Amino acid sequence: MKLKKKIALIFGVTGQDGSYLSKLLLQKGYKVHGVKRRSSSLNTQRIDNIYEDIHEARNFFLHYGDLTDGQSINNLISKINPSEIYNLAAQSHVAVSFDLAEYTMMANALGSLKILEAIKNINPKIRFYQAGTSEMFGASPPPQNEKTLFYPRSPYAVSKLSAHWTTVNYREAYNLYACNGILFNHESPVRGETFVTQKIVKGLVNIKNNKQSKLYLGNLYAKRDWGHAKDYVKAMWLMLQQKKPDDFVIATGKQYTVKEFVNLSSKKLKMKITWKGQKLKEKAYYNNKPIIEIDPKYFRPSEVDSLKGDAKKAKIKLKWKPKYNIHTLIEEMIKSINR
Ligand code: NDP
Ligand code: GDR
Repeated sequence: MKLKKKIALIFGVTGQDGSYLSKLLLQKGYKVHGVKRRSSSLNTQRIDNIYEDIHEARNFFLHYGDLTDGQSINNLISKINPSEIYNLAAQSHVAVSFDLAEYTMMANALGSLKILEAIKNINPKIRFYQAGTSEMFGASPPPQNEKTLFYPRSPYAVSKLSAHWTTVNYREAYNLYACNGILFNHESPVRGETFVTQKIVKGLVNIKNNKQSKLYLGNLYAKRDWGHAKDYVKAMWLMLQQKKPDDFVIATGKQYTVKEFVNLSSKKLKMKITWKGQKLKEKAYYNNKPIIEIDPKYFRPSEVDSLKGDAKKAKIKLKWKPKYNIHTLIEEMIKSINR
């Protein structure tokens, strides 16, 4: 089957990355087809503003579908015959994956397999991006790059590792143009509210504005490499524009603890906080009142302690370079709440 250029199909279009990628591709002149799940309440808030621009709205199409429904995947790929498919859809919450292990595996691991099978059978020329994650490195010490041993520490990470190797296998077995992005944590003003950065920023803003009295967190000492989603979706697109398909780590190369993220955010909010106590009794005080406490319910059965990516390969081969740093990221997140 012939391919028309610049037609993208995005699974997970309603998520953080789906919204940034849609906007990037529309600006690049693509027709963008997005797959959304049926839900009992609205789930398109992150992409609704696309309809404010007539040019973008004209090239943007939404379809119902679900990664657990193979027939819907086949139907969409046959009908749209995209030139590029981005699989961003997932049960993406690490902590939740311990409670929903089977569903996480079905959606994340088998979902990717279903898309790859459909590409193989319907049109093997379609280019494919798989949203892989630094969680796959898990317990392997930093800095992590494409050669680092995978050591997943959650059902989520195991499911993503399955999708990673399925993508590699379909590339080698069937000569598909299929790439794995191994992306480290990336955030933004539209980051889901239960991920730690958004929870901290929104919590502190609320506390400062007297709308909330306390914020409960889990492990303050996990270290993460936090970038901005806007920079990271650019890398996804770049991966599908190369001569040959390959896998790439995308990261900033800088690492902070959760506690350091709290300190940076409170400083930017001009909130003077002090920490007292240790372990489960560790608390942050603001105006002499405890505002942050530890709730063990946020601890994970097995934690990923330290992530710091080495994105040298992407910098050289893709010429990818992030524009944001942790400071501009936090400032933008704060600004969008205060607006
Ligand atoms: P989000 O959780 O914000 O978005 C996930 C998207 O997947 C949503 O559109 C969601 O739909 C959709 N989805 C969930 N389950 C299904 C399903 N069964 N069928 C179809 N769609 C489904 O994630 P992000 O945007 O942050 O991340 C995008 C991808 O990148 C994910 O695969 C994630 O695992 C991965 N990743 C993310 C990183 C990050 O730091 N953000 C880092 C590395 C990898 P709905 O809106 O209805 O819930
Ligand atoms: P992560 O992101 O698990 O790295 O997965 P998250 O923000 O959930 O956790 C980061 C670290 O913060 C610690 N933590 C808390 N986490 C949450 N959610 N809530 C809390 O109250 C809290 N307190 C401390 C966690 O234990 C952890 O160490 C994200 C997701 O986007 C994945 O889909 C993606 O693959 C990876 O990033 C890279």
